[in-house]
Amino acid sequence: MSEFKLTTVEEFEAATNRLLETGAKVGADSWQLRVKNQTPHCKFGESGVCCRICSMGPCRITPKAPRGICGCDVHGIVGRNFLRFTAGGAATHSDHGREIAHTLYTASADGNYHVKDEEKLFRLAGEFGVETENRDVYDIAHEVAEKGLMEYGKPFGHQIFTKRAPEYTQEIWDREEIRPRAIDREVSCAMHMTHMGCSSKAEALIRQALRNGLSDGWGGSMMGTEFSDVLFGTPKEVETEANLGVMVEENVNIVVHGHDPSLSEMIVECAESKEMIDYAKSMGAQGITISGVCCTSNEVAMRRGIPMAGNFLQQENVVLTGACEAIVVDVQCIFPALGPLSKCFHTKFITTSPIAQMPDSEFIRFNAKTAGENAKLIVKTAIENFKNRNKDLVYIPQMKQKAVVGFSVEQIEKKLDTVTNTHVDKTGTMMPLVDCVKSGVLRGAVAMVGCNNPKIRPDAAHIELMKKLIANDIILVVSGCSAQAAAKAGLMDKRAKDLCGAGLKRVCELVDIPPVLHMGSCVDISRMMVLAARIAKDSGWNISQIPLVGCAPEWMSEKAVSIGNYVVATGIDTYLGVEPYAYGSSEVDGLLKGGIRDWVEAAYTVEKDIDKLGDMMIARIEEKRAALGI
Ligand code: XCC
Ligand code: SF4
Repeated sequence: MSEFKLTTVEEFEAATNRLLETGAKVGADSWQLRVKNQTPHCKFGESGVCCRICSMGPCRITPKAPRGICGCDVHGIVGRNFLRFTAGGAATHSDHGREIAHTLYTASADGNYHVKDEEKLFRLAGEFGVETENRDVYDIAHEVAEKGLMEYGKPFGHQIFTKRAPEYTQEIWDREEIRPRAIDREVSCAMHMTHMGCSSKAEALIRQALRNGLSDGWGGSMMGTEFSDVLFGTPKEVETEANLGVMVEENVNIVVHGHDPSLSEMIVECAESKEMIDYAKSMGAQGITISGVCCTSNEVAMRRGIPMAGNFLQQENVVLTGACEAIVVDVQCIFPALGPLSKCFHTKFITTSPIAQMPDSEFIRFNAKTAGENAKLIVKTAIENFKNRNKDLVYIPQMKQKAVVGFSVEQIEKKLDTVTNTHVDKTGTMMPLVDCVKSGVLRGAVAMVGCNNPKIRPDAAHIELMKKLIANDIILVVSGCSAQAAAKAGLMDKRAKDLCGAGLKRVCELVDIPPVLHMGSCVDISRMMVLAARIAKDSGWNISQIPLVGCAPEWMSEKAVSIGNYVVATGIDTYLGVEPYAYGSSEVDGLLKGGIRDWVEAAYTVEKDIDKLGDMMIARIEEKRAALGI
């Protein structure tokens, strides 16, 4: 085996620069150029003090104009903006969950979608109170799906999944009146509260922001994760590769991008069929390579070992290779820029969802009932496009790393079961992990998640923080574009254990894991919530006592704020490298960075100096250890 070495951010950047040269040749635009046109950003927008919620405005708050026309002060305006931002994210994740529930509802023994994980289906049936005895699996699946769909609009009661949290956490949610009700209701309520002439009290707005976030994390996102597992299998340890070098010049390259595995799973299945591979060969290619971008990539990597071409700010790069026959997208995080960019090359930009329609794309509507045919048409379109490649433009940076992914809570549990531990004689417990933390072999854990953002040197914050944390015996659980940054660098190669402190290195060797565990896509941050709940129950600690913090160093989306809110509201301190649009109000800023600690025992910290951000997380973990007396 060749010597193991991480790929550096400098190497990423050199590859990108080389691709941008190709772009310049064909007159392509790029985010790097657009950032220049958009900076400096508007300060009113950035600090959250601009209100355009009614048409008497827009109103913006300055020292000379401290109130909007309706009399709303800066705290009301910033608070409303923050809540609407959250509602956007919660709606997005939850609607993704809803789509998966509908897919589950269409599953049948002879249809496009099947139940792959019966065990999980039965567990969910138990939680949802669905009868299982002497019933057909698909009858159960349909009733579970329907129950799940009801969680979106049920008139009474709270989210069923909140019962998975420790009692203590549930008591906090009830006491603070933030236990989420129907998912759609929390989004609607947020929109209602922020309408002209409703709430302008920062405290009320932030409270709803937490509840709306919780309806995502312990509602819609959790549903997305669980139902995806039922349909496509609960992720297990699997090997894959990451970075642009996974694209193969001799093959038809299809890149899947977006979030919903209902599409990508079908595409992969179709592209792996002999019929399609033969067809590709008849068109002069040697085969078909599917690779992914963003969360859809995480989904198929975790379940099928499909390689990851890159993360959010690398999406234009896959087209710039000149070797991408089709980039197939569903929903979320898709640059509209892919339309005009693909026109500079032979690439087909294929949109598939009525929810994400874009100019300059080819729209092949994807539907659960006709999924097989839709996937075939898409794969064929890509294959037939192979001959249109301009060979002079092809350049794939030969850069990739091996990665071991697929660490669902179930997989982590199985890994821990393999560790002989004198204190633990039963399986299915988090105690081996807790014991490592208690003894100090592991100092704690960081859940690192989220996007790239041009405000931060892309991937640098994720990777530098991870390196620093593992060197300090802090294990990482990661998801989303953070996970892909780690994989591209090589931090999900088991050999990365050599970059760890002595304690974490021993744990990696014993349990046979890399120091950075890939837990999935962004809806899968719900897995991290379940993991935290399990650790709390097994250890007897409250979630807020666990030496665990959350971190999104390069976040950009509304979804990330919704996530941040549910992570904090679950009792986990969260560290950000990008400031939310909230600093214009001392009250809102004060609540988010401190005041809410009185409600939920956790709060946000924002620090743009990434090295400092790392130090602060380590200090917080040590503080939590000291408080536990370990
Ligand atoms: Fe999107 Fe989920 Fe962010 Fe990546 S991490 S840029 S939200 S793909 Ni969720
Ligand atoms: Fe201005 Fe009030 Fe209307 Fe907002 S709601 S735009 S602050 S008048």
